[in-house]
Amino acid sequence: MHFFSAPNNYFGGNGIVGAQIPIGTGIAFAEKYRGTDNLCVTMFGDGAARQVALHESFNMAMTWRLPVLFIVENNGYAMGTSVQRTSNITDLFKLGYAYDMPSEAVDGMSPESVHEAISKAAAHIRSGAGPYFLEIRTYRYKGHSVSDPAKYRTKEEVQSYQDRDPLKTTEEKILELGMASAEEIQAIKERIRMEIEDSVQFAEASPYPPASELYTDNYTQEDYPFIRD
Ligand SMILES: Cc1ncc(C[n+]2csc(CCOP(=O)(O)OP(=O)(O)O)c2C)c(N)n1
Ligand SMILES: [Mg+2]
Repeated sequence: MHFFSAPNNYFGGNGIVGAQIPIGTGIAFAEKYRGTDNLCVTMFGDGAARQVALHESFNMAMTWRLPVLFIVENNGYAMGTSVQRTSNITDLFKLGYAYDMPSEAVDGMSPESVHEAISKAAAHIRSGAGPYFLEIRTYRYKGHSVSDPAKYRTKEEVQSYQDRDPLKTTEEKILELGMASAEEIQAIKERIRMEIEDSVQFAEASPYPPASELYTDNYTQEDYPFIRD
């Protein structure tokens, strides 16, 4: 959630559900103001689609024709609460219609469909026509967190998505088309496993930052003089 890399133009997640939507809209405003060809991809979960910040952002983005691609990753649940239980509109892409924003649903279990939809939306945005909204329909196999036993759904429902797992189907397609051999795929997996293992070891071997670091880059440092290392 707290990954952030300014040099890679990656502005991270947000602990406040939906709070990244106006931030992404603001980044798009900055790009337009500076006259660049960049667009800001602003992603959020279905839980965030019920936040009022989405509506304010959609309205401003359309009014000012901002270069922003809004993507809702609709995995059917916000923590343990289904979209059906909390949203009158379950085809979430239709929320964009209220603002005359081009809006579509995409099969998130198909990498080709996601690629095509994003390419089309990006071309539209780069033409200067303003924002685009994609509802990418996907699923979450595990609970929202380790404390979520996911009892609100059936094993069959989970299985129906796992059968179409895009990692699995893409690997099958690569082999079928002869784009890589099973050994080459295995070598890639091994390389990634090593990279993750190295990262974990680096993190575990790194010293904890001092408590005073909590207030670096905060606006309120002088409000907390009692905090010491
Ligand atoms: C404003 C706000 N309200 C409530 C929470 C608690 N909360 C954390 S995640 C979450 C659900 C988010 O749903 P979704 O975006 O669909 O994420 P998913 O459960 O699919 O990972 C909630 C309500 C929060 N972090 N921020
Ligand atoms: Mg969700």
